[in-house]
Amino acid sequence: MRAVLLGPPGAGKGTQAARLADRLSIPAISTGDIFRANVKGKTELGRKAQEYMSAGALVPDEVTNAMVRDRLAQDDVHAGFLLDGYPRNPDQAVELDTMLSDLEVKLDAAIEITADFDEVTKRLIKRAEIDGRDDDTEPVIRKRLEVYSTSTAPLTAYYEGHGLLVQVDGMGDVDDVTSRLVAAVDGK
Ligand code: B4P
Repeated sequence: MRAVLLGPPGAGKGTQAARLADRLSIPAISTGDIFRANVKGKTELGRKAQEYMSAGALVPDEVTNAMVRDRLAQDDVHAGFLLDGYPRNPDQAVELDTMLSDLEVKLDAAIEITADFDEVTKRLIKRAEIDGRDDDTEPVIRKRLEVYSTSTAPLTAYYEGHGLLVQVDGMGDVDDVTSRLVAAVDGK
């Protein structure tokens, strides 16, 4: 299976991508995780990404697209992949279509995990207490939700138009969300 996972910050993309990828024996590729690893490792990519991430903004497309193109060229994605957090705007979605067409493969699904903004804000504030991520403060969360509404939410219509959209309710218990997700992608 080749799929992208959409949804607002805190909807459970990272949480569910790991579970679903494990079940399907394919890699979960999180652009956020790759950026955070680069920030931690103090690489050039990390240096470029950090200021945008800590402000709750998207990292510029040319940086993100090149990183995803490199990742999708690796051997472990032949059997499939779950992209978590990419694409995040329509230009990235078009760029992903080009990458996949160059690789002569197609997406099977765009899975959107839905959750209301009050709930995701609570989850991210709780995560801040545990992980101390500097983009999980209330003002930055507000900014990330704004960026989601203006830049990422239009992807719902984009993938619906391509006949690929699968929507899954992300409210409630983590295990219940996983069950809904597994049922929704079954047969895709
Ligand atoms: P991400 O790492 O993608 O961060 P996120 O949107 O907050 O989602 P995440 O996957 O971490 O959280 P989840 O919902 O699983 O992006 C971070 C930043 O990287 C972006 O702001 C941007 O700057 C940059 N970036 C990433 N991709 C980019 C791109 N394509 N283009 C440009 N920039 C990009 O979980 C959140 C919390 O909720 C967790 O603590 C989890 O335990 C909890 N949770 C999950 N499900 C739950 C449930 N059902 N009930 C209760 N809690 C739950």
